[in-house]
Amino acid sequence: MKPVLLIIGEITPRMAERFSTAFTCHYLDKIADTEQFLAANGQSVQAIATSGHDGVPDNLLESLSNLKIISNYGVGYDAINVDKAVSKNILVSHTPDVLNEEVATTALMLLMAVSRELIVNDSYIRKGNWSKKGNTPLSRAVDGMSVGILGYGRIGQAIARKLEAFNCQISYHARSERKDSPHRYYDNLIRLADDVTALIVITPGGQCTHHLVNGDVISALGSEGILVNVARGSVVDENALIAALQDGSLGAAGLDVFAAEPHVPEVLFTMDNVVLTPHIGSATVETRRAMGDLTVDNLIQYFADGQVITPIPECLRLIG
Ligand code: 8YV
Repeated sequence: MKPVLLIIGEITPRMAERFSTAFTCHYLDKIADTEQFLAANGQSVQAIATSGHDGVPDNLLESLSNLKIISNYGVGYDAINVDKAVSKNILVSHTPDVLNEEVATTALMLLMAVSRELIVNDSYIRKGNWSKKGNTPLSRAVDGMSVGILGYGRIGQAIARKLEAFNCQISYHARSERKDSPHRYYDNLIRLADDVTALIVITPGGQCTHHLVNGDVISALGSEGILVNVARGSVVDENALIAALQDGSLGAAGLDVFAAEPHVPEVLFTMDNVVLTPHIGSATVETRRAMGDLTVDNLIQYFADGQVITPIPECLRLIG
């Protein structure tokens, strides 16, 4: 008999096909009455596949008494109550590494779009302004820019490697210094923000990093400064960010993530110095294929031998 899998959130057709071969699948989005579903099937669900956006609602963690594994389609798992999962011996896996380069590219894309005013220049032509009003004002160079990275894990280091190609002066803030890194470490985030032109945020979400980028960090970046966030909306105090963009104490921002996705404060829509993308850090065919395959493979492996390929660190003690 195939194990029973509950799928939460959007997955690719390839994932759906692979899941249907190995599992009996239920899609949470298609269940009209969750209470009724839980009463009828709650005992049989052994696995969940979910995404970094959707996580697992606490009531499901409580009521699925035979749940053994959650496979997260994404590297960030702040939407899953890991303490509760671990206390119930539920294994959680995620998809690290396969998205490093893509998310790093997204960070550079936003930095370049903001600095070179890509969107403003594009709409200038589309509005017919070039022939009527002449050239647009000069923009700012990314080459040689002083860039700080907040979070120096796998993706942070991929961002640093890509910035090296632009001869940027690279520095970073993280919980601890990496002695093998050629880049300058700051143990104080405000001092880092004070010293750089652009700050790229790529630290995990969750309680520990909530509003780490607060009003003080934003004003340290300053009126010529650029903030790029490809991490989680929760890491940046969005109200402080908006206030700083409005009064000019921050120069510009490139934002892929927001506090209450998919809702984005409308005041940002009117700002020319802001570039917005809808959480597309890893959203390419190639990268989502790799992430999707790893999400499925983790589940298949678990039901073959009790192991997973990429457990979250908090769950290492749950596997042999
Ligand atoms: C995805 C992400 O948006 O990996 C993450 O943590 O935020 C993203 O790459 C998401 O998990 C895919 O649904």
